[in-house]
Amino acid sequence: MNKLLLFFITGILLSVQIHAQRHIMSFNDGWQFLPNDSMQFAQPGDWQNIHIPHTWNLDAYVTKNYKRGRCWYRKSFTIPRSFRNKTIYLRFDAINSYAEIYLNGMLIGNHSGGYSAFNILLPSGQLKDHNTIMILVDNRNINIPPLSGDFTIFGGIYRNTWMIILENQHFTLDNYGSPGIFISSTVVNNQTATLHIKGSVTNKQKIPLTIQLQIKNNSKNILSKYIRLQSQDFQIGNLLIQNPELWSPESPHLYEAQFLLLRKKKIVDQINISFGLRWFSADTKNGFMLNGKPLKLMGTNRHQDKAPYGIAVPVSVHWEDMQLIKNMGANFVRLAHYQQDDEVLKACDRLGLIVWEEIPVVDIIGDNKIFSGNAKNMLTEMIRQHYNHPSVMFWGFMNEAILQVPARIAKDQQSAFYKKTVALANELEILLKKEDNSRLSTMACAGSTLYNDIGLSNITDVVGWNLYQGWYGGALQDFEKFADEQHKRYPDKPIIISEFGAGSDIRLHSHFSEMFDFSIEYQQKFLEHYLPQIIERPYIIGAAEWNFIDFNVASRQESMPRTNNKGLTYNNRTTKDIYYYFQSFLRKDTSMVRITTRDGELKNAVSDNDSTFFPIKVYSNQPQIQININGKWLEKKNTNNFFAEWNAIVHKGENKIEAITSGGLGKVAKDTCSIEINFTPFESLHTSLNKWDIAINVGSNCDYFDKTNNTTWNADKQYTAGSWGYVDGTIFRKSPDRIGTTAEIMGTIQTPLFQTAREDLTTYRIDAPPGKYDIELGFADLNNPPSKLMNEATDKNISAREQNMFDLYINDSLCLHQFSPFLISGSNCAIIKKIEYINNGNYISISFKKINGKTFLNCLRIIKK
Ligand code: GCB
Repeated sequence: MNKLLLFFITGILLSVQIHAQRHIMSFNDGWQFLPNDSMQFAQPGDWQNIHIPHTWNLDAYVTKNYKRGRCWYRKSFTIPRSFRNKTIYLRFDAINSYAEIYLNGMLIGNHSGGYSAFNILLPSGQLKDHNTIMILVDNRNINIPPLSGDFTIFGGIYRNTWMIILENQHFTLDNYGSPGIFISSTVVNNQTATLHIKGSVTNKQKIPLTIQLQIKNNSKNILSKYIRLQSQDFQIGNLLIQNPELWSPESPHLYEAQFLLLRKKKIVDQINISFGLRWFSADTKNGFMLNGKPLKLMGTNRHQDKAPYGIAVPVSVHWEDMQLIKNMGANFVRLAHYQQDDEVLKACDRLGLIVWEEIPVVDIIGDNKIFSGNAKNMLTEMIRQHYNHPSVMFWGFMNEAILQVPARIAKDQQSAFYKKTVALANELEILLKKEDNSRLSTMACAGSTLYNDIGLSNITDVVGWNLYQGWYGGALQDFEKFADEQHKRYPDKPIIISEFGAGSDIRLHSHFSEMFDFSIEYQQKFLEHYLPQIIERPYIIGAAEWNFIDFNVASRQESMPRTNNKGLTYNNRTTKDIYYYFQSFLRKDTSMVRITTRDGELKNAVSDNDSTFFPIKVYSNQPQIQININGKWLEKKNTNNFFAEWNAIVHKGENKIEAITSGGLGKVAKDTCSIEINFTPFESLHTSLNKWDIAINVGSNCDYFDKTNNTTWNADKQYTAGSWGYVDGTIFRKSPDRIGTTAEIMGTIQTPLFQTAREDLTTYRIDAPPGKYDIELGFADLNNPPSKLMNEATDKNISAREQNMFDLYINDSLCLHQFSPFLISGSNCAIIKKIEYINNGNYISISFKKINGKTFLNCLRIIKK
């Protein structure tokens, strides 16, 4: 929708009189919000003054049980007398998820679906000088897609609202929230493009009207046309544009079409629409072709939330995100899993990002006509609202649509349910093609051949696969195996890897990273494996990493509860180091270099000297890199897969690093940074330090950085004489291929520290000279079902096995007798025991004597005072 205020008179318009304009005014201010639906009991003070965009779900940042329910919004407004004979609409850019709109107490419309815009006519008979609009908003999603999904359903009027005042003859606003005019083009070569336009006007009085169309290129008129309207619908065909300037990611050229609606010679309405000229196709031999040239689609997925706004973000966030994605070198973005603000599409048009947009039929379909009706309505809205954006080349309509079937549908009904899912997919595909056969249809399937077996993966022009081999299970190499098998099975079906990604937490770092440890390093390892595999395979026409940002999922636990941390940026949009791998991989236009040690303010090394070897990695798109550490140049290294690594000598404390590129065609690129390295004593017995502090992330391969206490918790290690470490026991694994648990840990914000543990251990030993020590022991029983609440801890029915119980000794003193963290505070709840200890010998041995179940320890800190 073109939110232009038409106060401008271009030269050509001088021959016509301006009679009236379409007024589009922000309607965001002066709202009140009632956080429940009991309006009849509401006291005046219950209504909160708010500004739109608004969501009531900032609770999703702190609890998985965020509010899903019904709330009211209201606003009073006046309509000047001079506007009372006009047509007035309210436009809502999105309300999540269902809205009922009342004007002066009368229901005037409703809308289902939280991600599309809609217009509501204010009936002139109901309008007074002073009016009240009331909106009941419901985010329970009853029969509204998505029924489930890995993102928070933030309720509220979370995108902008507008009042639109029109003459009674105007380009129609009653067309699924669309601009009412659709521009398509046939372009098959660089010489000519043909435009086809269709649209409709609202003209109840059937007054003779004319449309004046002007096509502009760089503000110059290149084509003008008058069309006398015969009916409310109009079509303008075969408009030729010679030597079109094509739209592409490198050169996202836009034309503008200006539509004036004339009553006699008076302008009664105007719409300006930007459009682009390009053609594209996809097949497994050539891949994706844009304007006759192959173009591998490389990019990312984009969710829309940003703390502290939830999804009620200012429009600038949309532009900022798209600009960051573009700067990363991407040419492709999947707007997952729902239609996004028109500003996102505008940004993609202007910046040159090819778009896959989709509707939120995610995880499972609803088994009734209301659900499928809503899905169809959303698809129509999406296509019509965003039809004119040249950046859009793919429409999607399902994501992992059978994922929840095993969990939610009885076994004997599952195959019937699969059939219904396929039937709905076929209906959506037919509708999509009827609405727009110039775009490619697509859907995203999860990495299972069930999607093939039930016939879902073969419906759309292009199939998307969300693949996480090496994260949720399997090995990294299983990714290419799966993709190749798919290609073998359907040799003519182009594939997009619609998702691939791994989580990372700025607090976790590992020199021995492994699957599902949430270390910054494993996310890098994962993506450094996937990108080259994707590039090598022509049948994979494109790929979108999951996800551009760390995004809010109230129900997610893992290392950062409430967050899916697979972002290339943190939620505040600070880039992670991995962003620069993409940038190095994708950007060919300029030299890039980035020292990848920015994530985490502190680093850690275990050493008794003042300097030690430490891995330094640099991302770059240039063939050679040289680095300088603390003033000393190290040997040049060739990059391989866009990075080079050194095992460099670093000092305790601050280290200055510089990296420069050499070779290649581009200019020399340079990067500098400082990293702070904390040294933990290795020889705890013989260290020259009088006072020391050894904090250990027991049972983990990761260093954990606690910014709140400025503490570095070391990855665990085996005991050797004179040093510290575990003597026996095993790493706790909730499932065999994942370290630790992903369950939320209560009673701490140091979640990762307690999500890993060593169990079945008898001894943890620290060789340490005589003296005074503070010993801190951290426990969380990870063995019991996470659903157990704290108050269930005393439940007498808990089996003996569940009651992990042990005595704990420090050297020969019994410190914790019949100790069962589970019986004290339930499962997955942090307990810290602090003990002051005077050591008279040369070691501190923490020994565990099992009483029931298993012995365990999650973290340990020893401070020599
Ligand atoms: C998927 C889903 C997406 C999730 C993602 C994940 O396959 O499509 O919604 O967020 O996996 O991170 O698990």
